[in-house]
Amino acid sequence: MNASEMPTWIACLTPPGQSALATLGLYGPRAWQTLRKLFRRRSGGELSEQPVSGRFWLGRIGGDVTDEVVVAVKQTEPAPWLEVHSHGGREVVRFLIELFREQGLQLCSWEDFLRRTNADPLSAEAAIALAQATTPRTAGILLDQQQGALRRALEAIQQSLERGETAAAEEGLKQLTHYASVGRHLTQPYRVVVAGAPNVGKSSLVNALAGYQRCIVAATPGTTRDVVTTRLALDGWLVELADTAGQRSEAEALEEQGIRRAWATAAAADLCLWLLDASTPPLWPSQPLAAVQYVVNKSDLPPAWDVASVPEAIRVSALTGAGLAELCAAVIACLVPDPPPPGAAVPFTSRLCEGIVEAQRAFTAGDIVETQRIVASLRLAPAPS
Ligand SMILES: Nc1nc2c(ncn2[C@@H]2O[C@H](COP(=O)(O)OP(=O)(O)O)[C@@H](O)[C@H]2O)c(=O)[nH]1
Ligand SMILES: [Mg+2]
Repeated sequence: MNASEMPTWIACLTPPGQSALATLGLYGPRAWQTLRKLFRRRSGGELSEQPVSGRFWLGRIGGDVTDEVVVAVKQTEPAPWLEVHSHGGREVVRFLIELFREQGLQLCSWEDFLRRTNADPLSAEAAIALAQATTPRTAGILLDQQQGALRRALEAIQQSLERGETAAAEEGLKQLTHYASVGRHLTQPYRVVVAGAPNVGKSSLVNALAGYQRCIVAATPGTTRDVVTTRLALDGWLVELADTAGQRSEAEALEEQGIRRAWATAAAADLCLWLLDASTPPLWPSQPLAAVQYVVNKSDLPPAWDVASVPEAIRVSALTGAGLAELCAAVIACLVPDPPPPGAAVPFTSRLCEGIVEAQRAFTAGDIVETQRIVASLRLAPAPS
């Protein structure tokens, strides 16, 4: 397809809603001439025949009905890329998009617009993921990827493979595999399950942690028989706490379903916090758990058993808040033992994380050609879903 056959796209880059401003993106060979036709400068006079990168103007778009807008030229090559900043209400945005569509522009999603305007597919994917980041910490890591950290790391691995520098390639793959777990959790929370006998204080602990951190992202309603989840930011990492139905050594018929669900949740979690009650003899998990942190709650009450016999347990009181800071630190140390330093390359989508693991596997099996193929494919745009 040559440049003149390429469509010209329009997308609303801001979320629809009752906001003060909206940004429309225009990209393609006809973007500038279409804007020149529809836009009236406030100071009068025509827009120049060709767009000039970095320039912006105040004016109006429309006929009988018009909106006051600011138009800006983001880039001119390989095709004009413009922005129109208008009022943010849904109807204004709809009205402006319709005017441009009447001129033959094609509407696309903001994600597709980022993919079309970004020369580097990984940078576009990082920009899309960035829109879902909920903490400065996760946003910072995604910004590094948007600015090319992962692309450069993949390029370096490719070069090492081509030159037969296997030690360097191995080191590069090892680094990326190492950060895959962090990468998966930049936009998806780590899952932490709070489990233990009825009445040990599971719900109280979840509430205390949510209150302590003062940053609930979302809480879904449910009953004590169900799994109730609460999202928190712990030290800048996104964590979903799941409060489960009580565990009994002999399950009552009524509770069985809730307990089965609790075990399924615990088995799928990144970490299980197993609560013990200082004031009642301990109930231990009846099934093995992959990652578990014991927590002795109600440490404000006189102990009914030798709590020092579980030295790895953290002592807390959901009632008084004692020990909660230590508990948060232990949870983070378990989930993110080695956070990536600023600027580090981190695979940040499931496709990238799975691809890195696959490349590492091919490399370990001695299949350099397959490793090269996978690493090269990771730098390309993902197949449309
Ligand atoms: N003294 C004391 N009581 C607590 C503490 N945590 C919870 N409780 C009490 O223990 C009871 C059961 O708590 P709850 O959170 O409903 O337990 P769950 O069944 O495990 O969810 C409630 O009466 C709480 O007020 C604590 O740290 N100290
Ligand atoms: Mg409860």
